[in-house]
Amino acid sequence: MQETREVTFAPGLLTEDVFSELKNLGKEYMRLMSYYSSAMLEIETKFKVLNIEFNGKFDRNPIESIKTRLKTPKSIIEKMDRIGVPLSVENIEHKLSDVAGVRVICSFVDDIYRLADMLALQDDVYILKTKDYIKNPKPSGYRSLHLIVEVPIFLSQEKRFMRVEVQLRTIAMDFWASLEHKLRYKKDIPQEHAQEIARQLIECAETVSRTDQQMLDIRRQIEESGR
Ligand code: 0O2
Repeated sequence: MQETREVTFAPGLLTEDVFSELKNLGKEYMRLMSYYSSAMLEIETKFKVLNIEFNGKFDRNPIESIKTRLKTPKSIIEKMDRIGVPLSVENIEHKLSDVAGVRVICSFVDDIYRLADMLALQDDVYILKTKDYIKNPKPSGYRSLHLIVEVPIFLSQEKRFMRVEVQLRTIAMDFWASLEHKLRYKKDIPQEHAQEIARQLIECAETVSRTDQQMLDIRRQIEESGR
């Protein structure tokens, strides 16, 4: 068992000291991040392989693009603080499920579910949790399919299972989420305008969702007429 250093800090107190404490976790932290990078690579490759196979079968690509990201130290500290867990490398690994993130941008809504099903069928991938924010959008209007998956990585001396958060969404959902995210981080929105802005963002999300449905209907009509 590896020795881990635990760093505690008062809730809400995210000072430079805390950031430097994370740096002090040093090698152990960097090693954990390298495991997460490897796990992201595994998942990314699995989706790329599915895309190639799908293209061969149906003559179109269900995946537009794939993005990967490691949660930043700042974001890790903030989340640990929010859930009230002391900062240690061990806790980062065991208490957080979204340190490694893979975002799969799909062409059509049905591609999202097809890809998620295909991934779930693979015998070295375990789906630990599914959050369907397409069928049940968040109050903000946010839509995506989230999966927490566990995947093995093969190191020189051992096999480790790592968790990765997979977000599947259409181009349109991604367009909305990216812009809404940017707007949300603009802190200077006066309170009296915030509610109206939130209402307009929900309206945009609904428009985007209708457009996605229409594009799917059009694709199906074209497929039908080509038979
Ligand atoms: P970042 O920068 O993307 O990492 P959990 O405790 O993890 O189960 P949590 O954290 O609320 O609960 O998870 P959830 O609801 O599955 O959403 C996590 C991620 O989904 C967020 O990551 C965003 O990427 C995305 N997301 C969720 N809601 C919204 C939203 O209203 N708007 C946008 N634009 N994105 C959203 P992080 O950690 O917030 O940030």
